[in-house]
Amino acid sequence: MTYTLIGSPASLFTGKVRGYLRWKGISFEEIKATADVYRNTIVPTIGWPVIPVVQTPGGTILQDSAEIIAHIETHETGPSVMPGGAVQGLASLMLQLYGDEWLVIPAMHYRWNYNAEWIYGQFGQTSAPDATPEEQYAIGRSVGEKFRAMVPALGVEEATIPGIEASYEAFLEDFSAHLALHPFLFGTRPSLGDFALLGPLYAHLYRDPKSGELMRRIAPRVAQWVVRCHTPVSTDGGYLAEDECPATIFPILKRQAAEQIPFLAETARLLVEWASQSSPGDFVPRALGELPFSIGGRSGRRAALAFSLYRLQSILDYIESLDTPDRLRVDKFLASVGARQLSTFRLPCRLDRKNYRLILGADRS
Ligand SMILES: N[C@@H](CCC(=O)N[C@@H](CS)C(=O)NCC(=O)O)C(=O)O
Repeated sequence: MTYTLIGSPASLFTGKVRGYLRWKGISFEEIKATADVYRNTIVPTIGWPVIPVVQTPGGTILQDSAEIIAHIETHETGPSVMPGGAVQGLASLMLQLYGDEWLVIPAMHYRWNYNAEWIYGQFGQTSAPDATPEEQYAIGRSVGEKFRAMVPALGVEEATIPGIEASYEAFLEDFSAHLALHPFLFGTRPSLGDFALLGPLYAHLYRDPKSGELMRRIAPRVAQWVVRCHTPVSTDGGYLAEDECPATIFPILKRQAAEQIPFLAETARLLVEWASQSSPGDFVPRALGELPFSIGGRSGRRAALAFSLYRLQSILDYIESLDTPDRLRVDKFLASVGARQLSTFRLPCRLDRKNYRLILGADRS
């Protein structure tokens, strides 16, 4: 009984899922997302070209890294990546939001501003494995242009680049300090948060050569953690006792609270406007508009992506689900990382998924 993972060595979210599947000890076969696989499998089943896609042994097709992981956590035995403690569980989900929806900014910046020629060849190798290197480069270039075109919309431009690099390097410094004390975020077992951080930190920021040089030079412990998460050797280990979230993670969460959360609060305002003119079941546009943002002390504008709110919603649902004692501890924790806002934050409507796309949910409470 084997799973199938359709993805690519250069893909951010494939790295997240691959590391998780390996650690979990799931038997799976990885199929490269060639041009044929996109045409004959991904687009007909998912409706649009996106990876990773997972097929379960029962034939269910899953897209979205968080849903893939949630499905496997529910259906397979073995060690869990979901910490049982409320604070660790929340911090893990917050770092998933950070890895998936914010570290993608430095990931795309370093890829396209330092590794573009190399990555064209890589895209070509995945897309057309039997072509010559020259053909692969040409094919990779046409595939890659699509991703490169997303870079300005992410807020990567001349004015913001020094801030993006400063923010990323500060993250590396903080994470290195943490990894001097603990092999993973919450102890000796990786969590969902670890695998979510692995996404940007593996494919773009470790595997892309120029990015990898930087990481190995200024944050060798992070590079070693990437290897531990991507090629795990053991499923032993556990989370720190008494639901401890190490103090060394606080600076990372504080940076998230300062940079990402205000941007998501503004994105939610755009969702209010859109939802007021829409009906339950309507597909939500990928970008709800464009908004100012700040990163590493620089300001710019970037697309306000609806999907980021969907990730935020899973955090808000988690907070809502807690009993009173856990809720009090979590509220205190959020205040101590500068994210008090999340304790009372409400999205204007529910976001759901249908046919692998976001829709406006029925409940508008
Ligand atoms: N939320 C999705 C994001 C997947 C995603 O953005 N995948 C990238 C490759 S790493 C992709 O295929 N992007 C195509 C696109 O966004 O149009 C997940 O977690 O799986």
